[in-house]
Amino acid sequence: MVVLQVVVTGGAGQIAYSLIPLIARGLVFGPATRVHLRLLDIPPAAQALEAIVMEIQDSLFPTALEGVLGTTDEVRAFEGAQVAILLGGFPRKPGMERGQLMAKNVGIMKRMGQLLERHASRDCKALVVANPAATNCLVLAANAPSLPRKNFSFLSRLDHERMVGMLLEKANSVLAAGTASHAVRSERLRPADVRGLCIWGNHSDSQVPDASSVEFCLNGNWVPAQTILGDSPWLKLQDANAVAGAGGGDYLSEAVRNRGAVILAARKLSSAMSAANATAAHLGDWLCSPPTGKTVSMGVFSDGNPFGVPEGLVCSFPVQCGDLSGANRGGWNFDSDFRLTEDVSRQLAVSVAELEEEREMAFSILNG
Ligand code: NAX
Repeated sequence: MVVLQVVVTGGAGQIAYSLIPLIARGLVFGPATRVHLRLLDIPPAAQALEAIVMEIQDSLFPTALEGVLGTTDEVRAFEGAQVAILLGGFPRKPGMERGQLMAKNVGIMKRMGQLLERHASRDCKALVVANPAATNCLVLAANAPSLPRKNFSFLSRLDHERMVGMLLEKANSVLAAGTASHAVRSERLRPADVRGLCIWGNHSDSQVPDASSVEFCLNGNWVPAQTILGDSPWLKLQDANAVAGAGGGDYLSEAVRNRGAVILAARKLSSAMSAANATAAHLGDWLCSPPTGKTVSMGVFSDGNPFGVPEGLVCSFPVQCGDLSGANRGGWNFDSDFRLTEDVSRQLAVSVAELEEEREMAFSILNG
């Protein structure tokens, strides 16, 4: 029996708390894959880790979990790891400068990269969730140079799922009101009935939530979003620096960019359940699905790809995932059919400039 070795850093944090049951129920790596889970956290969280291991034991998860290790020993956590889920990081404190936050987190990612390089499987796949996710991913990979660059990714899927959810909410309310031009449908649209969207760029306010080619599957046929929504300005891409900050939803792109802040303000905690679900979806599509032709947003290395982003930057793109059978486990490709509109191109350039700035800041911190 094959057992997949999975390390989760930040194992005592709130996203991990929602992610562990998804892994343990076989909803991330598939019901046929047994998982040995290593939960890593820092010494002040050791007791919390112990409690989480007790809770896992008490949850009587059926079969997907082969074993669990809750540890503050980094080497034990990373030894032979085949999948690394990097949630662990330093949260922003009041009054903290961006540079100070970056300094804390790139230091952590440098260490995680060294652990991957020295102790993980040579084909380990790494997903960075911890912020600043794109730059963290770059630093991680730079410190694990013997692992293929295609094995590194960061999570932009939560923003992608937020956009799908908002499109569905809007389209279903139009359909329910019966005001769409040629649209008559009794059933609600589901997530699989939406395609053609992408989150481009950095994982920050400069991200580009692109709905310019969105289609809905209506009565079995793919139709442009406008068939249901009309020529609504809501779909139009707003400039990132024009975001009002209220998250009120005059524009879809504004609402997607502000969603995290709106949830934080209401819950007094950042998104965790939805972040765990997006992490599960990202890993499931990347590592466990047969090729479906579905396009998803994923932060990956640019290789001078079809979209003109400079080679060597880590950036969110539209990608299609391959399969996990045999040697091809974890393949993905850019969706080169995706067309950049002028607006998206212009805003992506702004986000790419920010990524370049962050890269410079990160490496000047690391090089002392
Ligand atoms: P929490 O603060 O609940 O958990 C973080 C955990 O990391 C803590 O238990 C902490 O002790 C641990 N940690 C700190 N340094 C560590 C180290 N060197 N080694 C191992 N563990 C370490 O945060 P949570 O809400 O779980 O969020 C985790 C990260 O995800 C944060 O950086 C957050 O900003 C980021 N997010 C990224 C998202 C994305 O879409 N990419 C969305 C959700 C989330 O905000």
